[in-house]
Amino acid sequence: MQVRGAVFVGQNQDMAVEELELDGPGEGQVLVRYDASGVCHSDLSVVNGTLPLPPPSVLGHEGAGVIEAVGPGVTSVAVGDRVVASFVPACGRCWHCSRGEGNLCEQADFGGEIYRRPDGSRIAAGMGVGTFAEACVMSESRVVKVHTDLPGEQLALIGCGVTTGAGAVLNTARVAPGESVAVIGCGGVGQAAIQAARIAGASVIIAVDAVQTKLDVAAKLGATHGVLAGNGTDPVGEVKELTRGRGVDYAFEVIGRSDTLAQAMAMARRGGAAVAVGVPDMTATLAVAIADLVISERRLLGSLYGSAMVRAEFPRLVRFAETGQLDLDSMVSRVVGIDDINDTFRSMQAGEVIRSVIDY
Ligand code: COD
Ligand code: ZN
Repeated sequence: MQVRGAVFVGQNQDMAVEELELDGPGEGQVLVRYDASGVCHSDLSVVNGTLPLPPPSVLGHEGAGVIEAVGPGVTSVAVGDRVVASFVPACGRCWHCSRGEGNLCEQADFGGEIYRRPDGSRIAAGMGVGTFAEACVMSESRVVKVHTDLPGEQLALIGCGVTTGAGAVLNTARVAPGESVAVIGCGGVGQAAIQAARIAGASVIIAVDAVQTKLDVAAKLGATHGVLAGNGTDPVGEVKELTRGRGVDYAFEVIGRSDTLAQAMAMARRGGAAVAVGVPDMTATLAVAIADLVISERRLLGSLYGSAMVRAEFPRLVRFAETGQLDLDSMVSRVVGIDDINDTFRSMQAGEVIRSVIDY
Protein backbone atom coordinates (compact mmCIF):
# COMPACT_ATOMS: atom_id res chain seq x y z
CA MET A 1 0.00 0.00 0.00
CA GLN A 2 0.99 3.63 -0.53
CA VAL A 3 1.48 5.85 2.56
CA ARG A 4 2.75 9.35 3.15
CA GLY A 5 5.53 9.60 5.67
CA ALA A 6 8.20 11.97 6.92
CA VAL A 7 11.68 10.60 6.24
CA PHE A 8 14.65 11.50 8.43
CA VAL A 9 17.18 12.09 5.66
CA GLY A 10 20.19 13.41 7.57
CA GLN A 11 21.34 14.99 10.79
CA ASN A 12 20.15 18.57 11.25
CA GLN A 13 18.23 18.47 7.98
CA ASP A 14 14.51 18.97 7.53
CA MET A 15 12.57 15.72 7.24
CA ALA A 16 11.20 15.03 3.76
CA VAL A 17 7.55 14.04 3.35
CA GLU A 18 7.49 11.27 0.74
CA GLU A 19 5.13 8.74 -0.80
CA LEU A 20 6.28 5.36 0.52
CA GLU A 21 5.30 1.84 -0.45
CA LEU A 22 4.59 -0.37 2.56
CA ASP A 23 4.66 -4.18 2.45
CA GLY A 24 1.89 -6.16 4.13
CA PRO A 25 2.43 -7.83 7.51
CA GLY A 26 4.46 -11.05 7.67
CA GLU A 27 4.41 -13.84 10.27
CA GLY A 28 3.64 -12.40 13.73
CA GLN A 29 3.29 -8.86 12.35
CA VAL A 30 0.47 -6.33 12.18
CA LEU A 31 -0.28 -3.37 9.94
CA VAL A 32 -1.36 -0.31 11.95
CA ARG A 33 -3.03 2.66 10.28
CA TYR A 34 -2.36 5.62 12.54
CA ASP A 35 -5.00 8.14 13.58
CA ALA A 36 -2.45 10.44 15.17
CA SER A 37 1.15 10.83 16.31
CA GLY A 38 2.60 13.06 18.97
CA VAL A 39 5.92 14.79 18.33
CA CYS A 40 8.27 14.06 21.23
CA HIS A 41 11.58 15.74 22.00
CA SER A 42 13.36 12.40 21.45
CA ASP A 43 12.50 12.58 17.73
CA LEU A 44 14.24 15.94 17.62
CA SER A 45 17.14 14.41 19.60
CA VAL A 46 17.61 11.87 16.79
CA VAL A 47 17.53 14.54 14.11
CA ASN A 48 20.04 16.74 15.97
CA GLY A 49 22.33 13.79 16.71
CA THR A 50 21.89 13.61 20.51
CA LEU A 51 20.40 10.12 20.18
CA PRO A 52 22.49 8.19 17.66
CA LEU A 53 20.22 6.59 15.05
CA PRO A 54 21.45 6.49 11.46
CA PRO A 55 19.42 8.06 8.62
CA PRO A 56 17.47 7.41 6.52
CA SER A 57 14.43 6.14 8.43
CA VAL A 58 10.87 6.98 9.39
CA LEU A 59 10.88 8.30 12.97
CA GLY A 60 7.99 8.91 15.36
CA HIS A 61 7.31 6.75 18.41
CA GLU A 62 4.10 8.12 19.98
CA GLY A 63 1.07 6.95 18.04
CA ALA A 64 -2.38 5.43 18.18
CA GLY A 65 -4.39 3.85 15.40
CA VAL A 66 -6.34 0.87 14.16
CA ILE A 67 -5.20 -2.61 13.11
CA GLU A 68 -5.72 -2.82 9.36
CA ALA A 69 -4.25 -6.27 8.68
CA VAL A 70 -2.63 -9.09 10.63
CA GLY A 71 -0.06 -11.65 9.47
CA PRO A 72 -0.13 -15.40 10.16
CA GLY A 73 0.15 -16.39 13.83
CA VAL A 74 -1.05 -13.09 15.33
CA THR A 75 -3.28 -13.75 18.34
CA SER A 76 -3.42 -10.65 20.58
CA VAL A 77 -5.16 -8.27 18.15
CA ALA A 78 -7.55 -8.46 15.19
CA VAL A 79 -8.49 -6.21 12.27
CA GLY A 80 -10.44 -3.17 13.52
CA ASP A 81 -8.93 -3.13 17.03
CA ARG A 82 -7.84 0.25 18.38
CA VAL A 83 -4.22 0.16 19.52
CA VAL A 84 -1.52 2.30 21.04
CA ALA A 85 1.97 1.56 19.70
CA SER A 86 4.75 0.70 22.14
CA PHE A 87 8.20 1.71 20.94
CA VAL A 88 9.68 -0.90 23.28
CA PRO A 89 8.41 -4.38 22.38
CA ALA A 90 6.47 -6.18 25.12
CA CYS A 91 6.98 -9.86 24.29
CA GLY A 92 5.75 -10.96 27.73
CA ARG A 93 8.07 -13.97 27.73
CA CYS A 94 11.71 -12.87 28.01
CA TRP A 95 13.66 -12.75 31.29
CA HIS A 96 12.79 -9.07 31.97
CA CYS A 97 9.12 -9.28 30.90
CA SER A 98 8.73 -12.31 33.17
CA ARG A 99 10.03 -10.25 36.10
CA GLY A 100 7.60 -7.37 35.52
CA GLU A 101 10.22 -5.26 33.76
CA GLY A 102 8.52 -5.06 30.38
CA ASN A 103 10.21 -1.73 29.60
CA LEU A 104 13.50 -3.66 29.42
CA CYS A 105 12.09 -6.35 27.06
CA GLU A 106 14.89 -8.27 25.38
CA GLN A 107 13.05 -8.99 22.14
CA ALA A 108 15.32 -7.90 19.29
CA ASP A 109 12.67 -6.87 16.85
CA PHE A 110 13.05 -4.21 14.23
CA GLY A 111 10.40 -4.96 11.61
CA GLY A 112 13.09 -4.61 8.91
CA GLU A 113 13.25 -2.22 5.99
CA ILE A 114 9.50 -2.15 5.48
CA TYR A 115 9.17 1.08 3.47
CA ARG A 116 10.16 1.44 -0.18
CA ARG A 117 11.06 4.96 -1.30
CA PRO A 118 10.25 6.37 -4.76
CA ASP A 119 13.87 5.70 -5.84
CA GLY A 120 13.45 1.99 -5.01
CA SER A 121 15.64 2.00 -1.87
CA ARG A 122 14.24 0.54 1.33
CA ILE A 123 14.16 2.06 4.82
CA ALA A 124 13.06 1.02 8.29
CA ALA A 125 11.02 2.61 11.06
CA GLY A 126 13.85 4.09 13.17
CA MET A 127 12.11 3.64 16.52
CA GLY A 128 10.25 0.50 15.53
CA VAL A 129 6.77 1.97 15.17
CA GLY A 130 7.11 4.65 12.45
CA THR A 131 4.38 6.97 13.70
CA PHE A 132 5.59 9.73 11.34
CA ALA A 133 3.95 7.78 8.50
CA GLU A 134 0.27 7.08 7.95
CA ALA A 135 0.84 3.38 8.61
CA CYS A 136 3.51 0.96 9.78
CA VAL A 137 4.13 -2.79 9.91
CA MET A 138 5.53 -4.14 13.19
CA SER A 139 5.64 -7.16 15.45
CA GLU A 140 2.41 -7.70 17.40
CA SER A 141 4.54 -7.28 20.54
CA ARG A 142 4.60 -3.54 19.78
CA VAL A 143 0.86 -2.92 19.89
CA VAL A 144 -1.48 -2.77 22.87
CA LYS A 145 -5.21 -3.08 22.33
CA VAL A 146 -7.32 -0.42 24.09
CA HIS A 147 -11.09 -0.07 24.44
CA THR A 148 -11.88 3.64 24.46
CA ASP A 149 -13.57 6.49 22.65
CA LEU A 150 -10.80 8.98 23.49
CA PRO A 151 -9.86 11.08 20.45
CA GLY A 152 -6.84 9.75 18.56
CA GLU A 153 -4.76 12.86 19.18
CA GLN A 154 -5.09 12.33 22.95
CA LEU A 155 -4.67 8.56 22.85
CA ALA A 156 -1.43 8.93 20.87
CA LEU A 157 0.27 10.69 23.81
CA ILE A 158 0.00 7.51 25.86
CA GLY A 159 2.44 5.87 23.43
CA CYS A 160 5.36 7.83 24.87
CA GLY A 161 5.08 11.09 26.77
CA VAL A 162 2.33 10.16 29.19
CA THR A 163 3.67 6.69 29.94
CA THR A 164 7.25 7.96 30.30
CA GLY A 165 6.33 10.83 32.64
CA ALA A 166 3.48 9.29 34.61
CA GLY A 167 5.28 5.96 34.88
CA ALA A 168 8.39 7.60 36.32
CA VAL A 169 6.23 8.85 39.19
CA LEU A 170 3.88 5.87 39.64
CA ASN A 171 6.22 2.96 38.86
CA THR A 172 9.86 4.03 39.12
CA ALA A 173 9.59 6.27 42.19
CA ARG A 174 6.23 4.98 43.47
CA VAL A 175 5.36 8.35 44.96
CA ALA A 176 3.08 7.88 47.98
CA PRO A 177 0.26 10.11 49.28
CA GLY A 178 1.58 13.17 51.11
CA GLU A 179 5.05 13.04 49.58
CA SER A 180 6.80 15.97 47.88
CA VAL A 181 7.95 16.11 44.29
CA ALA A 182 9.86 18.47 41.99
CA VAL A 183 9.70 18.10 38.21
CA ILE A 184 12.46 19.85 36.27
CA GLY A 185 11.30 20.31 32.68
CA CYS A 186 7.58 20.72 32.00
CA GLY A 187 7.23 19.68 28.36
CA GLY A 188 4.93 16.83 27.37
CA VAL A 189 6.73 14.27 29.54
CA GLY A 190 7.12 16.57 32.56
CA GLN A 191 3.45 17.61 32.52
CA ALA A 192 2.49 13.93 32.60
CA ALA A 193 4.77 13.47 35.63
CA ILE A 194 3.08 16.42 37.35
CA GLN A 195 -0.37 14.96 36.71
CA ALA A 196 0.73 11.55 38.00
CA ALA A 197 2.13 13.15 41.16
CA ARG A 198 -1.30 14.70 41.72
CA ILE A 199 -3.00 11.34 41.06
CA ALA A 200 -0.57 9.69 43.52
CA GLY A 201 -1.63 12.19 46.17
CA ALA A 202 1.62 14.15 46.47
CA SER A 203 1.10 17.13 48.76
CA VAL A 204 3.81 19.36 47.29
CA ILE A 205 4.38 19.35 43.51
CA ILE A 206 6.97 21.87 42.36
CA ALA A 207 7.18 22.54 38.62
CA VAL A 208 10.53 23.88 37.40
CA ASP A 209 10.91 25.22 33.86
CA ALA A 210 12.68 28.01 31.99
CA VAL A 211 9.43 29.10 30.28
CA GLN A 212 6.64 30.78 32.29
CA THR A 213 3.80 29.45 30.09
CA LYS A 214 4.93 25.88 30.90
CA LEU A 215 4.59 26.71 34.60
CA ASP A 216 1.11 28.11 33.94
CA VAL A 217 0.00 24.83 32.33
CA ALA A 218 1.67 22.89 35.17
CA ALA A 219 -0.36 24.85 37.73
CA LYS A 220 -3.54 23.90 35.89
CA LEU A 221 -2.52 20.23 35.80
CA GLY A 222 -1.62 19.88 39.48
CA ALA A 223 1.57 21.72 40.39
CA THR A 224 1.27 23.42 43.77
CA HIS A 225 4.27 25.70 43.11
CA GLY A 226 6.17 26.96 40.08
CA VAL A 227 9.87 27.84 39.93
CA LEU A 228 11.16 29.77 36.92
CA ALA A 229 14.63 28.54 35.99
CA GLY A 230 17.22 30.22 33.80
CA ASN A 231 20.06 32.70 33.96
CA GLY A 232 20.68 34.09 37.42
CA THR A 233 18.02 31.94 39.10
CA ASP A 234 18.52 29.42 41.88
CA PRO A 235 15.99 26.60 41.37
CA VAL A 236 17.68 24.39 43.98
CA GLY A 237 17.50 27.14 46.61
CA GLU A 238 13.86 27.87 45.78
CA VAL A 239 12.85 24.21 46.01
CA LYS A 240 14.66 23.93 49.35
CA GLU A 241 12.88 27.06 50.58
CA LEU A 242 9.51 25.55 49.63
CA THR A 243 10.33 22.39 51.62
CA ARG A 244 11.57 23.86 54.92
CA GLY A 245 15.17 23.58 53.77
CA ARG A 246 15.02 19.79 53.47
CA GLY A 247 14.39 19.22 49.75
CA VAL A 248 11.80 16.99 48.10
CA ASP A 249 11.21 13.26 48.42
CA TYR A 250 11.64 12.88 44.65
CA ALA A 251 13.15 15.23 42.06
CA PHE A 252 12.57 14.25 38.41
CA GLU A 253 14.88 15.46 35.63
CA VAL A 254 12.76 15.55 32.46
CA ILE A 255 14.91 17.53 30.05
CA GLY A 256 18.02 15.47 29.29
CA ARG A 257 20.84 17.66 30.66
CA SER A 258 23.56 16.80 33.14
CA ASP A 259 23.40 20.21 34.89
CA THR A 260 19.70 19.83 35.64
CA LEU A 261 20.23 16.24 36.81
CA ALA A 262 22.81 17.62 39.24
CA GLN A 263 20.12 20.09 40.35
CA ALA A 264 17.70 17.20 40.86
CA MET A 265 20.24 15.45 43.11
CA ALA A 266 20.68 18.67 45.09
CA MET A 267 16.90 19.16 45.39
CA ALA A 268 16.30 15.68 46.81
CA ARG A 269 16.08 15.54 50.60
CA ARG A 270 18.34 13.34 52.70
CA GLY A 271 16.97 9.85 52.08
CA GLY A 272 15.19 11.09 48.94
CA ALA A 273 15.89 10.35 45.30
CA ALA A 274 16.61 12.00 41.98
CA VAL A 275 14.98 10.28 39.01
CA ALA A 276 16.66 10.65 35.61
CA VAL A 277 14.07 10.56 32.81
CA GLY A 278 15.89 12.68 30.23
CA VAL A 279 18.89 11.41 28.28
CA PRO A 280 21.64 13.86 27.29
CA ASP A 281 24.15 12.91 24.60
CA MET A 282 25.67 9.45 25.13
CA THR A 283 28.95 10.77 26.56
CA ALA A 284 27.47 12.92 29.35
CA THR A 285 28.32 11.85 32.89
CA LEU A 286 27.34 13.03 36.35
CA ALA A 287 29.84 13.67 39.14
CA VAL A 288 28.31 12.51 42.40
CA ALA A 289 30.04 12.64 45.77
CA ILE A 290 29.99 9.06 47.03
CA ALA A 291 30.14 10.33 50.60
CA ASP A 292 26.92 12.23 49.94
CA LEU A 293 25.21 9.11 48.58
CA VAL A 294 26.08 7.26 51.78
CA ILE A 295 25.85 9.93 54.46
CA SER A 296 22.71 11.53 53.05
CA GLU A 297 21.37 8.24 51.69
CA ARG A 298 20.33 10.02 48.51
CA ARG A 299 19.49 7.76 45.60
CA LEU A 300 19.78 8.22 41.87
CA LEU A 301 17.27 6.25 39.79
CA GLY A 302 17.05 5.85 36.03
CA SER A 303 13.60 5.57 34.49
CA LEU A 304 13.06 4.15 30.99
CA TYR A 305 9.55 4.32 29.49
CA GLY A 306 8.08 4.86 32.94
CA SER A 307 9.22 1.40 34.14
CA ALA A 308 5.95 0.36 32.55
CA MET A 309 4.39 -2.99 31.69
CA VAL A 310 2.57 -1.43 28.76
CA ARG A 311 -0.17 -4.06 28.42
CA ALA A 312 -1.46 -3.03 31.84
CA GLU A 313 -0.19 0.56 31.85
CA PHE A 314 -1.78 1.84 28.63
CA PRO A 315 -5.29 0.70 29.67
CA ARG A 316 -4.74 2.15 33.17
CA LEU A 317 -3.76 5.53 31.73
CA VAL A 318 -6.76 5.39 29.38
CA ARG A 319 -8.99 4.91 32.44
CA PHE A 320 -7.32 7.85 34.23
CA ALA A 321 -8.08 9.97 31.14
CA GLU A 322 -11.67 8.75 30.82
CA THR A 323 -12.38 9.49 34.48
CA GLY A 324 -10.96 12.99 34.21
CA GLN A 325 -7.95 12.38 36.46
CA LEU A 326 -5.52 12.68 33.56
CA ASP A 327 -6.10 15.77 31.42
CA LEU A 328 -4.75 14.89 27.98
CA ASP A 329 -6.65 17.64 26.20
CA SER A 330 -4.57 20.33 27.93
CA MET A 331 -1.39 18.61 26.75
CA VAL A 332 -2.34 18.80 23.07
CA SER A 333 -1.25 22.32 22.10
CA ARG A 334 -1.47 22.04 18.32
CA VAL A 335 -2.97 19.57 15.87
CA VAL A 336 -1.29 19.71 12.46
CA GLY A 337 -0.86 17.71 9.24
CA ILE A 338 2.21 15.62 8.38
CA ASP A 339 3.41 18.39 6.02
CA ASP A 340 3.94 20.62 9.08
CA ILE A 341 6.28 18.16 10.78
CA ASN A 342 9.39 20.35 10.55
CA ASP A 343 7.53 23.29 12.04
CA THR A 344 6.57 21.14 15.06
CA PHE A 345 10.28 20.83 15.91
CA ARG A 346 10.73 24.58 15.62
CA SER A 347 7.78 25.29 17.91
CA MET A 348 9.02 22.70 20.41
CA GLN A 349 12.45 24.38 20.56
CA ALA A 350 10.82 27.79 20.86
CA GLY A 351 8.93 26.58 23.93
CA GLU A 352 5.56 27.28 22.28
CA VAL A 353 3.92 23.90 22.84
CA ILE A 354 3.44 21.12 25.35
CA ARG A 355 2.78 18.69 22.49
CA SER A 356 2.18 19.04 18.78
CA VAL A 357 0.14 16.18 17.38
CA ILE A 358 -0.04 15.06 13.75
CA ASP A 359 -3.55 14.14 12.71
CA TYR A 360 -3.71 11.66 9.84
N1 COD B 1 15.91 24.45 33.06
C1 COD B 1 14.58 24.28 33.18
N2 COD B 1 13.77 23.91 32.14
C2 COD B 1 14.36 23.70 30.96
C3 COD B 1 15.73 23.88 30.74
C4 COD B 1 16.53 24.28 31.86
N3 COD B 1 17.84 24.45 31.76
N4 COD B 1 16.00 23.58 29.46
C5 COD B 1 14.84 23.23 28.88
N5 COD B 1 13.85 23.30 29.78
C6 COD B 1 12.43 22.96 29.59
C7 COD B 1 11.81 23.47 28.32
O1 COD B 1 11.33 24.79 28.45
C8 COD B 1 10.68 22.46 28.08
O2 COD B 1 9.47 22.89 28.68
C9 COD B 1 11.16 21.19 28.78
O3 COD B 1 12.36 21.53 29.47
C10 COD B 1 11.47 20.06 27.80
O4 COD B 1 10.28 19.70 27.20
P1 COD B 1 10.15 19.14 25.71
O5 COD B 1 8.69 19.23 25.36
O6 COD B 1 11.12 19.80 24.82
O7 COD B 1 10.58 17.62 25.85
P2 COD B 1 9.71 16.30 26.10
O8 COD B 1 8.86 16.47 27.30
O9 COD B 1 9.04 15.90 24.82
O10 COD B 1 10.85 15.18 26.31
C11 COD B 1 11.68 15.21 27.38
C12 COD B 1 12.58 13.93 27.42
C13 COD B 1 13.31 14.02 28.70
C14 COD B 1 11.78 12.65 27.40
C15 COD B 1 13.46 13.82 26.15
O11 COD B 1 13.93 15.01 25.73
C16 COD B 1 14.65 12.88 26.36
O12 COD B 1 15.58 13.10 27.09
N6 COD B 1 14.60 11.78 25.60
C17 COD B 1 15.57 10.77 25.65
C18 COD B 1 15.11 9.69 26.56
C19 COD B 1 14.26 8.75 25.83
O13 COD B 1 14.56 8.34 24.74
N7 COD B 1 13.13 8.42 26.41
C20 COD B 1 12.22 7.54 25.80
C21 COD B 1 11.48 8.17 24.64
S1 COD B 1 10.99 9.78 24.97
ZN1 ZN C 1 9.23 10.12 23.38
